[in-house]
Amino acid sequence: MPHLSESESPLLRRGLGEAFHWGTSVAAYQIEGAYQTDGKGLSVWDVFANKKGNTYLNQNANVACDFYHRYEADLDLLQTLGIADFRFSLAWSRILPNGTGVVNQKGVDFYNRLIDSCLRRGITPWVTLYHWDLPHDLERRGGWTNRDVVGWFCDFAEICLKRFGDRVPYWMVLNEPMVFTGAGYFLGIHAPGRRWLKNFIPAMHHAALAQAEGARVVKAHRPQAQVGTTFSCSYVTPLTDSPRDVQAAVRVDALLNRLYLEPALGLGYPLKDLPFLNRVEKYVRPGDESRLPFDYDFIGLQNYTREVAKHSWWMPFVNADLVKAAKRGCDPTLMGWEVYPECIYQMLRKFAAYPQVKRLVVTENGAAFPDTVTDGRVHDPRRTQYLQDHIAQVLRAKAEGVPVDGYFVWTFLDNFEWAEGYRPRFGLVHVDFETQQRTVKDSGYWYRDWIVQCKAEPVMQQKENTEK
Ligand code: IFM
Repeated sequence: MPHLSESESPLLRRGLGEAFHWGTSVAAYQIEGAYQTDGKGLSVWDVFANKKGNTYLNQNANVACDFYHRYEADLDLLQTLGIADFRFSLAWSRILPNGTGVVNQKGVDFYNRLIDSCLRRGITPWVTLYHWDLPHDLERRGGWTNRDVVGWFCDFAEICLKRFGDRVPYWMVLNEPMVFTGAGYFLGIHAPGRRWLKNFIPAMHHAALAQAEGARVVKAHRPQAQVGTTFSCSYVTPLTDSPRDVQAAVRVDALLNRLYLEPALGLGYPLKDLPFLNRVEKYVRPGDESRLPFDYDFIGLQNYTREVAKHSWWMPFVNADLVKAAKRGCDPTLMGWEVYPECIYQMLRKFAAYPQVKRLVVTENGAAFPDTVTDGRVHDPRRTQYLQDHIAQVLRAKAEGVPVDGYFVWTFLDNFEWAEGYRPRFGLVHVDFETQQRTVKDSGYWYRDWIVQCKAEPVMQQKENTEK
């Protein structure tokens, strides 16, 4: 597995220059806090995380990083680190407290200030319309299982485009639909905590429809905007070469990597490999098939690890189980995930193999380790190594012709990691959640230096050329 050695890195960087986007990603619920400030309505996550027993140590993001009040100083920090692309999401219930109807002007003002503050600093905003925080009032009306959610979401998208579209060049419709429907509507471990196929299947179909319809809204209002959407993905390998394990890996791959991507590309749901999905027929209406695809300008790929699959009679619907990294002798991250850098290369190759995919951006990649502040510094060599190794694999794919032109670290600030609470720290910047003190980690400084070197590359080449 290639490491980014001193001698190799200039070769990998060559020609990247300004054309490659080096950024970092965050999400509204995970950082903003201010959960009831200035007219914001409750989201499903506000309700879920404030109910006992749903999250690690019953933690919630009522305050989180208090980004709502501290965004100016945080953007200063981002600027100091030379990170010129910033991906963040809009909290639906900050803009529409009840999900539909009356717009909360103070919420709109906040995002206007945030976008303008980015632009003033030369930071390009990349906006995700939906990163899992459905307004609670809409969940009371059925949430993602109610087909009306497609219209509610399009109305919300239209409001956002009208208010912010003039200044935001990159839009992503949904963040990881597989995760918010799988964890929130099948497993019940994320908000809104609903379970089983009766909830998952309609939620899945409505999220897939909303994704494409939302993209159409963005393009209708800003034809010049770059419109994408983001998919979680994991490189899936079988535990053994036995045909049963190999088939189990095919099913897990279909579930984790193809379920939302393929309908978005016009290929329909992967029914052949996942026959239980046939239940979707009940929710499909005439014309839906042609509404599911959209010609996305880019696909956001979000990858952290690989999964090893084995056959299992006990696991309903997929007859497959995942073998935990710790059981395989790996030294996992705080999320229990194996560090396997080649996974991102494999997934980029896999996504790029679809002829419909024009352009890829790694909209999330990163790792959680137990960081501590010592004498004002955070030494996090494992994260730096993780980032180096994964970036090397991204550039390897690029060198082989994969059309990837951006990489965003998850994440800028340590933040609220959903059901895992504040324990897993993914940030380039450490946050002390008692004092809100920020401390740039060594990996943050490494990323800063890496970006500087990449940007300098074409200048150096030009110089060489003129000297010749
Ligand atoms: O924190 C999450 C993010 O919200 C979505 N993608 C994965 C990250 C790490 O688990």
